[in-house]
Amino acid sequence: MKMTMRFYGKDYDSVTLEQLRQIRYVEGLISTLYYKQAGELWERDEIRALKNDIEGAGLELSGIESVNIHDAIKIGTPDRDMYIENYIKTLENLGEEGIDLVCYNFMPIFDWTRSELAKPRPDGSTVLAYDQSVVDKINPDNLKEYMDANSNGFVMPGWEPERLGKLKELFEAYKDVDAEKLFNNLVYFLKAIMPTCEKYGIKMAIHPDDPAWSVFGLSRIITCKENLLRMLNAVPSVYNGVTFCMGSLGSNPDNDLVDLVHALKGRIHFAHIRNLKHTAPGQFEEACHLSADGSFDLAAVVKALHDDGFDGVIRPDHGRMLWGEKAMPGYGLYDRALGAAYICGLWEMVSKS
Ligand code: DNO
Repeated sequence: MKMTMRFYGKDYDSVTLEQLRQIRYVEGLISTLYYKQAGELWERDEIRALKNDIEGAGLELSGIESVNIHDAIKIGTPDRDMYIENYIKTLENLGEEGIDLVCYNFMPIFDWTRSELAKPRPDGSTVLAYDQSVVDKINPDNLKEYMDANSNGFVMPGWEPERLGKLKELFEAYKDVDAEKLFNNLVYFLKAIMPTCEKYGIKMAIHPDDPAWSVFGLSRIITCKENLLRMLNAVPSVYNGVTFCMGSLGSNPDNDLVDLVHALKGRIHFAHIRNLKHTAPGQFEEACHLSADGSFDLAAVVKALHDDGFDGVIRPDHGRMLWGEKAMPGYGLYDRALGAAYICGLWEMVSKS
């Protein structure tokens, strides 16, 4: 396994490359061209500039999170083929630059959703939290303002203002997109890009829906074992794989994380390891990585990955905000660095026993 950290690029992240390179546990960074809109072509020189920044700091660019998918592809509008063409060209440019891992998601309109971005804990740290009863009362039209007001001045991944400025039109465009249609549109997309992925050895790793159920009446399909296997079997190439995001899949306590690791064996290309605490049905708050702090057994998940011969990329996921740090919610330096150290400790122990 290769331990990495997510990095939004030097113009966007509060965490610097100099800080990241000192986390001895981390070998590479997962990054993106954060300024790119879904559907836009990524040019080779832009990708190379990102690589140069990261390599200049003694690290490697270990993969991309995310190359976002244009809504036309998810909705299946007549212009989707043009956006798929652009996606393929972006993959070719990434492949030419030696990138072999791409994380993406297929959630309609919104990416991950939380009802609280800085919930105080008794020790003074803050965490992200989700409460379905609060979300049920939010008018999605106001959600962008809510996120903006609570995100410490950072643009949150998946909450890019340009797209979310058109929420009404987007909801209208998705109104006939039920789960079956969304699934078929995903398969159509995957079949179109697979030859390019196979040519360049690019592993696509779909990110599960977070939380793992429908929100605001929009369909969500990457939510559970059955749906994940259906998607993998529909496009059986090994390059059609999964980001095993514990926090997203584990948001639904019915998902057995260890069982899922085994079920997805060989198709997990990227793992997001984190913990959260279920507080009531449809309600959870994020926790520190330590198993005892939340509802998940991280040792069991790391062991399952190890036992299955996982040799992909891992990163710690959302951390608490600690020690007065001001960063994008979930993406401060300190708690994620602690998480990387903890996961490496679990991995070393399981490898030697
Ligand atoms: C949030 C992230 C997501 C994820 C995308 C992948 O913290 O887990 O924004 O990167 O869903 O496309």
